[in-house]
Amino acid sequence: MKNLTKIVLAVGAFAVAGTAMAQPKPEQYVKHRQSAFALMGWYFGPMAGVAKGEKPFNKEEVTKASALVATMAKLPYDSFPVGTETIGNTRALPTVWSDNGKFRELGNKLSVEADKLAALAAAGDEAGFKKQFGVVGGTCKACHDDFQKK
Ligand code: ASC
Repeated sequence: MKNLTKIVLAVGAFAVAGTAMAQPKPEQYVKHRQSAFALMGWYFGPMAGVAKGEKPFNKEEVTKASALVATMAKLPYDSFPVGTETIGNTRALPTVWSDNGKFRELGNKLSVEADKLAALAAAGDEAGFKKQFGVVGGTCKACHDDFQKK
C-alpha cells in the first residue's frame, strides 16, 4: 500500500471511531431534553406571579430568568432522535415523531417568543413583559396539548 493511501485510511478510521464515541446513548438524549425543560420551568414558573401582578416587577430578576428561559428553549428539540420514543420516563407522545414538522415549528415558536420576552424584560417594559409572558405560556401549552402525555 502506498503511504498516502495508508494515511487516508488511518484518518478515515479515526473519524469513524470519533463519531461513534461522540454519539450519545438514547437515555442521554432523554436526560438532555428533560434537563432543559426542567430548567425552563424552574425559571419561567416564578415569573407567573410577576405577570399576574402578585409580585413586583424586578427588572434585574426577570431579565436574568427570561434570558435563561430563552436559552433553554433552544436546547431540547434536537434531543428527540428516533430510538428515544419510549426510553426511561419520557412523557413524549408518539406525535413528536409522527408529526415532527409541527413539533419543531412549535419549538421554534417558543424560542422566538421567549427571545421577545427576554428583550422586553431587559428593556424594563413591564406592561409588554406581562402580555408576552402569556404568549410564551400559551406556546408551552400548545405543545404540551399535542405532544406531551398528561
Ligand atoms: C410553567 C411550566 C409549564 C408552563 C405551562 C404553561 O410554568 O412549568 O410547563 O408554564 O404550564 O401553560
